[in-house]
Amino acid sequence: MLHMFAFAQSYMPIQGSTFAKGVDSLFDFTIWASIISFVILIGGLVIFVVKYQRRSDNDKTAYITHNVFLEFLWSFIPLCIFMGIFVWGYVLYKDMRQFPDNAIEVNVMGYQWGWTMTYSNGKQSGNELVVPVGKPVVLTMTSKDVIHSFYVPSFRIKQDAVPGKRSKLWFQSDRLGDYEMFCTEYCGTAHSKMIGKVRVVTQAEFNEFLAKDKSKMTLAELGQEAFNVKGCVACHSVDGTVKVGPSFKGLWGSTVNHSDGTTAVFDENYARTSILNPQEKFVAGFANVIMPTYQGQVSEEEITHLIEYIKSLK
Ligand SMILES: [Cu+2]
Repeated sequence: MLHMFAFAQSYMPIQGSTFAKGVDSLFDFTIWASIISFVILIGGLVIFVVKYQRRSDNDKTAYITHNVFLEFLWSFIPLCIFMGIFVWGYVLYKDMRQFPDNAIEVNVMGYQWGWTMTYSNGKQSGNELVVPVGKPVVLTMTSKDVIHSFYVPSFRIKQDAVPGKRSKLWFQSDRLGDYEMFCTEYCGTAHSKMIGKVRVVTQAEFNEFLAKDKSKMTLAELGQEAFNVKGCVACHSVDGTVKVGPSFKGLWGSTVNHSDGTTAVFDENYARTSILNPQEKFVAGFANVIMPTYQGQVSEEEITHLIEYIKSLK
C-alpha cells in the first residue's frame, strides 16, 4: 500500500546509499503535499466559479468580512506541513553532517576537468572512486583551480569542492555496483564531460585495489594510471572521440597536422614536447584549446609510462 505513494523510487536513480531512502521519502512527502494542495486549491476554484457565477444583473455578492476558524485552518495546517518538512529535513541533514569515526578516508581533488582520489596508503585513482561495500566512507575535498561540486545522484549526496578550503562528505553504500558521479558546479569548457564513477566493491576487492603493486604493472599499465591520475583523461579520450583535445587512439606513429600548416610524426620526442610545452604547436582544429604545461608535474619516468600507454592505443 505504502509502495504506491513512493514516487521517487520509480524515476530517481537507484537507491545506492543508506541516505537514499530517507531523502526519497521526504521528497515523496513534498510531492504529495503539493499534489493535494493543488487539487484542493484549483478544484475549489473551479467549483466556486461554477457554483457562484453571476446569474442575473441583480445578483449581489454577500457581504463577508472574515471567518476566524477558516483563517486559522488555512494558516495553521500549512504551518504544520512546513514545520514537518523542516524537522524531517533537519534530521536527515544532521545524519549527513555527522561523520562516523570508523570511516575509510579518501582525499578528493577536483580540477578542470576531473577528480583525483588519494587513499590513506597513498594509492591514487583518477575519476574513479573505489570503496568497500557496507563501510562508511568520508571524503575530504578540495580543488586545484575553480569551484567544483561532487555529486553522486544514486547516493543522494552533493558537496562543493572549493579551492583553498577542505569540505567533507560521507556516505555508506550497502549495494555493490557502479554509480555515476558528476561535477554539478559549472567549471569551464569541459564541465559537462567531468563525469566519473563510484565503484562499490567487496572488502577483498578493495584491499586488492589498495595493495596493487606498482612493480608488477607493465609500463603501459603505469601509463594508464598516470593518464587518469594526472588529469590527461579530462581532455583526451582513448576511444577516438573528441573531448577537448585530440583523442590518443591510433595517434602513435601517425602524422600530425598543425594549425600553422606544418606536420610532424607522433613519436617519443613529440609526445614529450606536447606534455611539457603544449603551446609550441597546435594540432589543426585545436588552435584555440589551451592545454596547461605539465612541466614539474610529471617526471621523466611518468612521461615514459605515458608514451608506452599511448603506444598501446593502436
Ligand atoms: Cu567541475
